[in-house]
Parts: sequence; structure tokens; C-alpha cells
Amino acid sequence: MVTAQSVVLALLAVFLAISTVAPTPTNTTGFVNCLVFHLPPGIIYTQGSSSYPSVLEYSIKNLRFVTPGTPTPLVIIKATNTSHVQASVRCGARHGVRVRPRSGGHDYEGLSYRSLDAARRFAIVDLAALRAIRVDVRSETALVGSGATLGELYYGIANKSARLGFPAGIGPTVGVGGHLSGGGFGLMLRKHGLAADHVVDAVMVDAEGRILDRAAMGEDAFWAIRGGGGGSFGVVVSWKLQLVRVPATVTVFTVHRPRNRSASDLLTKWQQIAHGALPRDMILRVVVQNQDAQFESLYLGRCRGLLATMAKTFPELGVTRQDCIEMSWIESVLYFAFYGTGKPLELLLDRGSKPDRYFKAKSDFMHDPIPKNVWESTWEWFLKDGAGLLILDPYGGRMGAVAPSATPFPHRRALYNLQYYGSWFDNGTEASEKHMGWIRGLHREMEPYVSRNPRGAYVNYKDLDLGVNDSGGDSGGGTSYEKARGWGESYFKENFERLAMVKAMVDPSDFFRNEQSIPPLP
Ligand SMILES: Cc1cc2nc3c(=O)[nH]c(=O)nc-3n(C[C@H](O)[C@H](O)[C@H](O)COP(=O)(O)OP(=O)(O)OC[C@H]3O[C@@H](n4cnc5c(N)ncnc54)[C@H](O)[C@@H]3O)c2cc1C
Ligand SMILES: *[C@@H]1O[C@H](CO)[C@@H](O)[C@H](O)[C@H]1NC(C)=O
Ligand SMILES: *[C@@H]1O[C@H](CO)[C@@H](O)[C@H](O)[C@H]1NC(C)=O
Ligand SMILES: *[C@@H]1O[C@H](CO)[C@@H](O)[C@H](O)[C@H]1NC(C)=O
Ligand SMILES: *[C@@H]1O[C@H](CO)[C@@H](O)[C@H](O)[C@H]1NC(C)=O
Ligand SMILES: *[C@@H]1O[C@H](CO)[C@@H](O)[C@H](O)[C@H]1NC(C)=O
Ligand SMILES: CC(=O)N[C@H]1CO[C@H](CO)[C@@H](O)[C@@H]1O
Repeated sequence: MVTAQSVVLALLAVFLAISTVAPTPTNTTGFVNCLVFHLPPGIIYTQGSSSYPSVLEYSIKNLRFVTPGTPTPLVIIKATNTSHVQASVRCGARHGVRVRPRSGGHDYEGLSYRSLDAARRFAIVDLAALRAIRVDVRSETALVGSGATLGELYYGIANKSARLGFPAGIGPTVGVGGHLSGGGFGLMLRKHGLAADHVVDAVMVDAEGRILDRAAMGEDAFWAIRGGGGGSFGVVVSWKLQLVRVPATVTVFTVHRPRNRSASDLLTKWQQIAHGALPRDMILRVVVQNQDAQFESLYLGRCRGLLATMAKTFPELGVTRQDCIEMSWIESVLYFAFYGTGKPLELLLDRGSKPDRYFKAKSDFMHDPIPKNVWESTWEWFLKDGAGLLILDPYGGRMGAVAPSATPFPHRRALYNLQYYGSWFDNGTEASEKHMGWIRGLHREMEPYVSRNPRGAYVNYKDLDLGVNDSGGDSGGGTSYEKARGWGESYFKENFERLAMVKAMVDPSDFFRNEQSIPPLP
């Protein structure tokens, strides 16, 4: 029997078949004409524009993607109003040009401004100018444009109240847009969880160019954009954030414990206490580099409380009164951004200009402590030519109290996040192979000790070694679900399928696409 419903389903199937089998062929001229017609002058940069190179590069953070061979965008649109984002998406959909949003340009694989091969043609909608920050002290909320940096956000909050803060990442130049899209964590994660946990509303331009707030996009899409990774669901132009209270005085310390002063013992003990025994008001992270473990801490209270806590949980570390530095929360933000103490807060507003280094990173989630003998043998890695560093960010506290399905970020129960990071300044291929080889080699060696089935990774530390779809060209069919499970389940575990379902609802034609984006569930 032919019901109205089956007719609708049949039509839907035909529509889906058309939209996937016959994508709009790329017409660059048509696209540019469309932009020129719908946008004000002065915000469209084509490859022929004299300022195209500087507009492209000013928010690139990784020199690996500034080579002559890197495929670059056909056009860059520097949006200064949400309506420009809408027009760009609509012109792109009409003329077969995909649009990649760029907020702060910190993507580890550069996917906001480059594609892997020249067949994947695209345009950038750059959101850096959409960076207004409005803090409402009474409701303890902030409205922030995606183009703002974390430094601008922290500064904007502190400018209105010394008792409010926000639990996002450490790097002050990181863009709010990409960061919240992938979860985002920093030094208040044990007290307050992920940055994305504090998003209460958002405004997104979808694949049809519509402006949707939380109510209009629905709870599934709102779930997906808070951690499902940028560049898959739409262009989020602004976020409403619930701020958190911070004490008037916080305490920080940094102590170095070299290999020959029992660093292996301390790392082993650290794995036992950093996650569970320490109070939520305290984070103790470690950076391992050379023959040294650097223990850094933020405590949301005064030195006295910190010392009492350390005496109880980790006396072996030997932290003393002299190690403590008391300061305001916003000063601690500066401190951990490597500017030291006594610097002007305005440094947080510096967005940087040109990329100054090459870098590569990988990540793991640890659910069991690494045995002491493994730490001992790992020191040899740090003597190798091309050695990088390890960053150990402990979880626990609020992080572990949130259900792994509450947001797309599934790694809530980990003991800690392990980041392998290397940066270098030498532009030769030999140097880059040496540094990348070190990171990949240590990552391989750690395999027996890290999360498995699947081996986890953090989407904000994007890593194309996990796999990419090979036929993502603008006329190709897009990423297959099966292939995408490879990296998708590393980043999102059992949340990957729901992300692909949401993708099928909000962007069935896979307009927002990059080499590791979420494909629509078939
Ligand atoms: C120096 C440095 C320090 C870092 N520190 C931390 C840290 O402490 N904690 C942490 O969790 N992470 C950290 N990161 C990782 C960082 O959170 C991610 O790289 C993040 O995705 C960067 O956001 P962005 O806007 O700067 O990047 P972009 O390169 O602009 O974007 C990243 C991805 O999101 C997409 N995207 C960008 N804007 C939007 C938008 N408005 N709507 C939808 N999609 C969008 C892009 O297309 C791209 O796929 C750091 C990175 C660097 C380079
Ligand atoms: C591309 O678009 C332009 C302007 O809309 C149009 O004149 C031209 O015919 C199009 N080219 C193709 C190949 O469709
Ligand atoms: C965008 O433009 C509209 C209408 O011109 C205006 O009302 C709105 O405030 C602008 N928004 C931003 C973020 O500039
Ligand atoms: C807030 O910012 C304004 C403008 O930059 C500045 O003049 C003022 O001193 C700041 N106030 C505080 C409390 O930081
Ligand atoms: C530890 O090693 C460094 C050199 O790496 C050396 O200068 C220092 O004296 C050693 N300390 C101890 C206690 O052995
Ligand atoms: C590396 O940089 C040097 C100095 O800037 C330059 O002369 C050289 O051509 C560069 N080499 C490569 C491979 O880019
Ligand atoms: C290598 C690979 O799996 N490529 C896939 C990318 O996506 C297209 C479309 O779904 C598939 O046909 C390819 O097999």
C-alpha cells in the first residue's frame, strides 16, 4: 500500500541520492561573483589579491602548512557580520565551493586554512573580526564571538570582575571557536570540567545559511557542537558561556625534578595522587623534557592550603613556601602562558602575527599508571636528536563526574591526558622527519600502556596519522562512515555514531567537510 509516509520517504531517498551522487560542480567565477554581489567591498580576498598572502598567514600557527606546495583557499572572506557568514555559505552551496570556518587558526593539522590535496577546493570564512565579548556580571555569563581568543576572553572577564573566570585552555592566542568546538580544557578542569561544559547557548550558521540558536537548532545539534570537533556541523558565530567563580587569591608553583633526583619515582607517585587524592581546587600537571620533570600547579586558594595538601598527599615532591606564588586568577593565566610574573595583562590581547615554528603533536588517554621501569627507560628517548616533550594533564574531580555521553568528549574517566609535542625552527625536510619521527616513535612505544579498543585521542590535538578519507575532493562523494570510524572512534568512542546521526540531520549533503570531519550516518 502506498501511504503518504512512504511517498515522502521515497522522495527523500531520491533527494538524498541526487544530493550525494551529483554534487554541484565547482564554479569559482560564479562563487566570486556571488560574493561580490552579496558582500560589502574590502572583505573578499581572491588568490590574485595583493594582500591574500598576509590575510591567509596572519592566523596560521604552524609553519608546516606555509609551504609553496600547500593547497590554499580559492577565496578568504573576512566576515565582520553574521550576514557575511550566511552569504558565504549560500554562495558556496550554490557554486560548489566548500567553506571552512577559521577562528584562531590553531588547528594542529591546519585544516581551517589548508586542504590535504589540491582537489579539495575550498574557501575560508575567517571569523577573527567577529570577536565581541560582553560580560554580564549579574548573571555571571558572557556572550563571546568565535573569533575572540582565549586571552581576550579571560581579559574581558577580569576587566569586569576579579571574582569571575572561565575554565578553558592555556594558550592565550587559541581561538574560542575551534576550542569550544573540540571541548577545551585547561588548569581549572578538575574543578569545572571542560570549557564546552559551560556553553549555555550558541548561534550557528547552518549549511543552508540559516541562523540558528540553541532552541532553533535543537538539543542534538547543540550537543554535537560542544565537543564534536569544528568544521562538521556549521559555522558557530557566537557562544553564551556560564562563567565560574574564582577566589581573590590563587597560588601557583613550578618545580623541576631532574631524572637523577628521583623523577621516575615522583612520576610514578604522581600518577597515584594527581587524579584522585588531590582536591578539585588543585591541579598538578607535568611537562617531561630533556632529563627533567617539571611539575606545575594552580591551586584555587592560598599558599597555606596548598602546602597542607601537598604535605598530606605528595610530601616526596618537596614543595616549600618559597615555591608558592600568590596572585589573582588573571595573573595566573599570564603566568602559565609563559610570560612570568609582573607583566601587563594586555599581553593577553596579543593575537600574534606570523607563524614562527613547525610543530606536530599526538595524544593518548591513560587509564592505568605507567610502571616505574617504563618511566626509567623512557628517559633515553629524551636524549635522542629531535626529542620533543610530553605534557601530562591529570583529570579527575569534576571531569570524571560528568557522564561520557553528556557531551561528545568521551574521555572523562581517564587518569590523565598525555600529549606528545615537538616544535622546531629548521625548515629542512630532514629536521621535520627527525622531530615527527620522534613523536611517532614514542607514541608507538607507549601503546601497551595507553587506552585501547580504540586507542583514544583528543580531537583538539588533531592528528591526521589516525587516517583521512582519500576521496574528499569537491566533486567526490565525501567521507565514508566506515572509514571515518577509524579516527572518529578514537576521538569520540561510542559518541561517534550519534555525531554521525546529528550530521545526517543538520548537514545531510556533507557541505561542511574536511579531511577528518564527521560524515553523515548512511
Ligand atoms: C599554542 C596552542 C595551545 C593550545 N592549548 C590548548 C589547551 O590548553 N587546551 C586545549 O584543550 N587545547 C589547546 N590547544 C588546541 C586548541 O584547542 C585547538 O587547536 C582548537 O581547535 C583551536 O581553535 P582555533 O579556533 O584557534 O583553530 P582553527 O584552526 O580556527 O579551527 C580549528 C577547527 O575548528 C573549525 N572551526 C573553527 N572555528 C569554527 C567555528 N566558529 N565554528 C565551527 N567550526 C570552527 C575549523 O574549521 C577547524 O577544523 C592549543 C593549541 C595551540 C596551537
Ligand atoms: C559559472 O558561473 C558564471 C556566473 O554565474 C556563469 O556565467 C557561468 O556560465 C558558470 N560556468 C559554468 C561552467 O557553469
Ligand atoms: C550585522 O548587521 C546587522 C544589520 O545590518 C546589525 O543589526 C547587526 O548588529 C550586525 N551584527 C554584528 C555582529 O555586527
Ligand atoms: C578595563 O578595560 C579598559 C579598556 O581597555 C581599561 O581602560 C580599564 O583599565 C580596564 N579595567 C580593569 C579593571 O581592568
Ligand atoms: C644530575 O645531573 C646533572 C647533569 O645532568 C648534574 O649537573 C647534577 O650534578 C646531577 N645531580 C645529582 C644529584 O647527581
Ligand atoms: C630555508 O630557509 C632558508 C633561510 O631562510 C632559505 O634560504 C632556504 O631556501 C629554505 N629552505 C627550504 C627547503 O625551504
Ligand atoms: C579510502 C576510503 O575509504 N575512501 C572512501 C571515502 O569516501 C568515499 C565516499 O563515501 C568512498 O567511496 C571511499 O571509499
